[in-house]
Amino acid sequence: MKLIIAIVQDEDAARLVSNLMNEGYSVTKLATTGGFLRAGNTTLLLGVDEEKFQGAMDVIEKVCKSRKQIATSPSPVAGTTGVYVPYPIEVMVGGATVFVLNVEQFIKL
Ligand code: 2BA
Repeated sequence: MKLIIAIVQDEDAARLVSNLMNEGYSVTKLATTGGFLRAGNTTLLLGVDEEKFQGAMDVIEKVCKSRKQIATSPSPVAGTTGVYVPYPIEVMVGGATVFVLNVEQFIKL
């Protein structure tokens, strides 16, 4: 069994969860925050058997599209004032950041 940890954009999350559930996957959805943009994103946990792993990855790839976005990022602290000055930057968002872990044990009590 594998554990898929997929960090996706909030706007893709609802459709991704629906698609995965329709295909018979169990999903846990966590509300998370990206460290760089400090904006909300969604982290999904999926425990999948080996034979269903690629199917899950295919659904994630199909639903989560990359796109450019103008975001406001905090600049370094200005001088010694301790004040963060926001400035606009263009970043690629969407797609999915996926970690795949081997599951040592899967226990339901
Ligand atoms: P954030 O950390 O908010 O990053 C959002 C997007 O900003 C990133 O998209 C990337 O395009 C850009 N970005 C991040 N750090 C940057 C930097 N130092 N300079 C310039 N641009 C930067 P993704 O790479 O697709 O990441 C989306 C979200 O996935 C991240 O949100 C973070 O929550 C998570 N993530 C990505 N890589 C990770 C990792 N190695 N470990 C843990 N979480 C990760």
